[in-house]
Amino acid sequence: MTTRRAACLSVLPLVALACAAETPVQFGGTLDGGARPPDARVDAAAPRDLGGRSDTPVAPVDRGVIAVDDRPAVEPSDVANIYDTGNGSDACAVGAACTARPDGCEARERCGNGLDDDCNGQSDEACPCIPGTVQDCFLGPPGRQGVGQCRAGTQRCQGTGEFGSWTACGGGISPGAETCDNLDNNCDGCADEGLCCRAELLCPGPGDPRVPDGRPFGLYPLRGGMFFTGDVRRWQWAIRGGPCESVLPRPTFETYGLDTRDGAFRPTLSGDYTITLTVTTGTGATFTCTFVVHVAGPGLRVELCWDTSTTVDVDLYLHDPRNNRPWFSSAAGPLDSANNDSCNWSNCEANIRGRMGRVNWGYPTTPVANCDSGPFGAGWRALGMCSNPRLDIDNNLSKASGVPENVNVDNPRDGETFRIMAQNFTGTRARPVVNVYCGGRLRGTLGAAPDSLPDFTGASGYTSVGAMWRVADVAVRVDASGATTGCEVTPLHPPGMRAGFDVTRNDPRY
Ligand SMILES: [Ca+2]
Ligand SMILES: [Ca+2]
Ligand SMILES: [Ca+2]
Ligand SMILES: [Ca+2]
Repeated sequence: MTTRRAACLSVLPLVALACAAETPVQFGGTLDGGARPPDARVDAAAPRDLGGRSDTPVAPVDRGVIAVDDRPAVEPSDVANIYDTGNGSDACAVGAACTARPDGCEARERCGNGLDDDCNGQSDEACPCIPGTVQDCFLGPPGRQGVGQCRAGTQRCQGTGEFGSWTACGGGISPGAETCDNLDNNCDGCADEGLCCRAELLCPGPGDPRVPDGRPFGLYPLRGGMFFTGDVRRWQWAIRGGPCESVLPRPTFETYGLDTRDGAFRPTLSGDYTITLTVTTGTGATFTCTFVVHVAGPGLRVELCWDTSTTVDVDLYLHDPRNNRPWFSSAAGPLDSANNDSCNWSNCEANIRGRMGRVNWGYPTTPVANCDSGPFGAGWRALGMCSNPRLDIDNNLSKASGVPENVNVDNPRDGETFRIMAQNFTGTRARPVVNVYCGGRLRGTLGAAPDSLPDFTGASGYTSVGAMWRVADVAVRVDASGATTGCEVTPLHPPGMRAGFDVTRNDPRY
């Protein structure tokens, strides 16, 4: 692999022009990580000996994958003087000498790592998995995972049998063509290599302090001035949500001022939100940044959404991990039979509506900042703390409608196993989807199309416990500092079965 500086040297007259004008110069060439499936063989080719450096300008259209990688290596001592302006400042410092990382592509796919080992455009294809579980994945050469702008996404195990297969990897950011934005777009470890430009657009990558993690229900500011400081004719923000986006009847986030420099959005769900900023400059040129905002809460967070959430009331329950007693004290309706062996609408919100008082499983309270941005934030602020476990919101059609419902345990204990259940209070048709987040990472998506519950109807909760779906068991891993680091999600099936949804009617069993 040649150094990227070599490409700059060969277009020196263009460099001078670009730096004098202080405008980005883009050659339009996809290097080696564009939209096409990555190919190990291109980058693995040994550089040919071209017989020394050429100072002949290279036409932009000639700059393809091979053109870049075929250039001979140049010793740093050779390049040291090229950009020496005599005063120590180097207008073309961006894109300084940098050796691209190896792609790491292999001949065969490995299972269980979420990587596209064989660089065919699919991660963990043909690998068995447990339906409903979710893993991190990356679409790109394995060696570029977590480098530059590249970011892992997630993939869900799909299927209705004992084993399923992974869906396409979504929600991450793959290597793209290098553009003049002070960011390593093709994720080879070098930013703006070969472009010899001065970036006006400064796009953020993962871990950039300008794009910190968000909190569910917290307002997330989008500040265009942090990314572009030049003359702007038009700002445009676009936001794409997570797995519930296609389930709920309305977006999983509210937006503000998306056509202004300073916009914002408010996510109602955990997960990764993909943000795209498009800037149209005073001269009509357009620049784009795409980045991911990770919205996360600590500990275990279970989120329920369903397609008919404006007309049907479905309730989320999380069982006390210390016992396996029935979900309800009888088969009578939840209004009479809900108990404190689970966290639910009656005992887990800021304002308690049930007869049993607030649920108490022995967890300390956590700072009110963990819960005060939710719909009932004022209630938690009045209490001065967040209880654990707790509900942020009960979508019961009157207090809230068309929104997800969730249960949080900020500080579970290591090794505890939590069972999740959804009860259809209205009793009419609903296709619920449950997302499980552990330490802020999505680890389970259960009930998602095309593997939806075939029939989740039953009696009204006013008369009986009706239709209940035992969703999954979640065994959490917690480190010595108390931080939840992960979990194992085990989808539940009818007793004695290895597949299928455990849905019952008027049966309160655990
Ligand atoms: Ca593959
Ligand atoms: Ca793999
Ligand atoms: Ca790069
Ligand atoms: Ca770049």
